[in-house]
Amino acid sequence: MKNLVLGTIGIFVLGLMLMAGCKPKTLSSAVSGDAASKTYVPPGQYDEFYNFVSGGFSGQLSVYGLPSGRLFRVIPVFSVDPEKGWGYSEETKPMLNSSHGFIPWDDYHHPEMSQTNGEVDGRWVFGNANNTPRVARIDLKTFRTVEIIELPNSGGNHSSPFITPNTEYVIAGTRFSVPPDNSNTDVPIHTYKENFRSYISFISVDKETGHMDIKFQIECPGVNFDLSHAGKGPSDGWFFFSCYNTEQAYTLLEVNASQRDKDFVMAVNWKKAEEYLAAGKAKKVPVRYAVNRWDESTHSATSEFKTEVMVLKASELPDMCYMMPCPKSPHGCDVDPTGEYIVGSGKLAALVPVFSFSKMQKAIADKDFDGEYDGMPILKYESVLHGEVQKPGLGPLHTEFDGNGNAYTSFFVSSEVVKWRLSDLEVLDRVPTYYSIGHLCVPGGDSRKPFGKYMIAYNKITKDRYLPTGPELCQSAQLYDISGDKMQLILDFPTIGEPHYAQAAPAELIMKDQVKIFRIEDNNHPYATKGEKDARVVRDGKQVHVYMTSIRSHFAPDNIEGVRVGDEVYFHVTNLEQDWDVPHGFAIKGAPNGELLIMPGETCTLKWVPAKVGMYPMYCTDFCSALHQEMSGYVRVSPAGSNVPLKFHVGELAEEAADENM
Ligand code: RUQ
Ligand code: CUA
Repeated sequence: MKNLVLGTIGIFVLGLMLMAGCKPKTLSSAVSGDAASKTYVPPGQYDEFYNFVSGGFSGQLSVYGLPSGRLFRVIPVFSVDPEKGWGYSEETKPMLNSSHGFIPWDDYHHPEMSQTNGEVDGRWVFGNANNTPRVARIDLKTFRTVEIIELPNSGGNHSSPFITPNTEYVIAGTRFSVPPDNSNTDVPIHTYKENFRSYISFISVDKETGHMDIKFQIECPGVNFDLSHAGKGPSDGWFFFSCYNTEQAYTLLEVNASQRDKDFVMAVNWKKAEEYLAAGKAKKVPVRYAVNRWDESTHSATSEFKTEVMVLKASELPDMCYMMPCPKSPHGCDVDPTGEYIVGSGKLAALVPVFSFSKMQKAIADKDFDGEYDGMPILKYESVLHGEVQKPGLGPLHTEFDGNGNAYTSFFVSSEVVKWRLSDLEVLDRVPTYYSIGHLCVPGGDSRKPFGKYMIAYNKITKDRYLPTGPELCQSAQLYDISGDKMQLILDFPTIGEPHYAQAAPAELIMKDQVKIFRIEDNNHPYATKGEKDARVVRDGKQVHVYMTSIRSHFAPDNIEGVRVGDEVYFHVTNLEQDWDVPHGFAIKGAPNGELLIMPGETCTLKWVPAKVGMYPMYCTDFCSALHQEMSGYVRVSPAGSNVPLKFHVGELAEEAADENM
């Protein structure tokens, strides 16, 4: 026991030394002469690829161009975003609703693009909220988050969201085991083995609408699922999950979850699970979780709660889950484009094990087992192993593929990417990363048909690579050309938040269906104002609804009087523009709830409860025309109980208003 602990600590100390002490020797020659020409995208020209990069603790997804590394957009997903009004407008607030209430900030690790036939299809990007377990779907027609579904029975939604080859399912495996929601959760933590369980959620995705629904969950013993990937080709119908902490520790995991030489990659036959579900083998369990959907016809989100989920128990249903031993505390779990090889990456292992799907099938048929883990058969390591990549580097994390039979594995501790061949497991090339790489991405690199050409490293530490910015330095990505035999570093570019996984796809695939405007005729927002003549202000008790329009370069109405302290004022602003890229903004002094940014043809609402008597200027916050500064107005707020009549207008001067009173 003591030796094991010391051994484990030894590995960490070694790791820390390597992290802190060692600069790759090739630093000065890291970038060679033709790098600039390979990444230069002349002004006015488009990039070749889109790169969707998770922001980690920022909770958002950022969109870059490759090979330039230019940042195009940050798509708000799990965190409020003042730049887009996400989480501030009344319409977007329900998207961040959950069984724990409104959650303004979460942690996004893994973008995964939808696939058809195992190929990236450019429709949607999915994402995981790691802290309060949820899965999001982003529509690439609008670059907006259009759905967020919460996951019951889960804690730390890390092994997520990975998809099946026809996007039948988005899968989410829980990182932290917890007592099931419907059980007594008020139990001593040391009853982990007895009371804690881990769950995998199979979220179905509607082919047309994309709507997500939890079809079923699989209940497993209390372990930590870390990452996963679906089988493809011959292994389609299976899903593979890396799991660590098979020791079932609940304190000082650093040591206590690093005891066993091998943890597992769990193989799940999801077609079998579907059969069990159809045969009525699942239990209906009461839970409560939010399903939040954005509707682009009303430009509004709704949040509804679902109250049950179907649960299949892994230990009770044979032929559904198998454990493949995997050295040691595996992190990444990646399936090659042919679907034959499954790469496990033990963070503490000095080799990379590669499993063979056909050998796994044979081992299952031969019942070539090595005991069981809580009712699930353990397959013999040697029987399922294709082979081990020997001496690849230190601290393997993730692997992507180029479609030419090569794999690229990131090594956190030795700060490098190693290219190796799937067939004979020979190491072909290695390049340093600056520093401590986590994930990496090849465009389409986890699909059946990678696009290859580039590999991007997403690093945890940048140290001396960029101008210092106080105690926290920028996070970064590095772009490598992988079109030749040798990988070549061609660009560093900073990222928003901490990048984890990323996806990339050819620009034409994403550009083809872009929404440029929302047609005003199709606007079904209940408070839409489709023409300036319909602009008005309506009082309903304490509620004041402002039906406002914006068009270059004025609001209608832009003078409002008769609002009183304590009123609930709703500015429903419809942007009447029907041109691409002409948003208008809306801000009013003192509004504690931020601002709006309204796209052409869209309606967006800011709620404001004025707390003081005063004259409140409002204005457009997006520089929309030469007379943008003129796009402004006033709201007069009178005391509560005042009888100043409700008045509103635009373009009326004092002489015209003379016959009216105050
Ligand atoms: S993780 S650095 Cu949260 Cu995907 Cu591996
Ligand atoms: Cu509208 Cu500035």
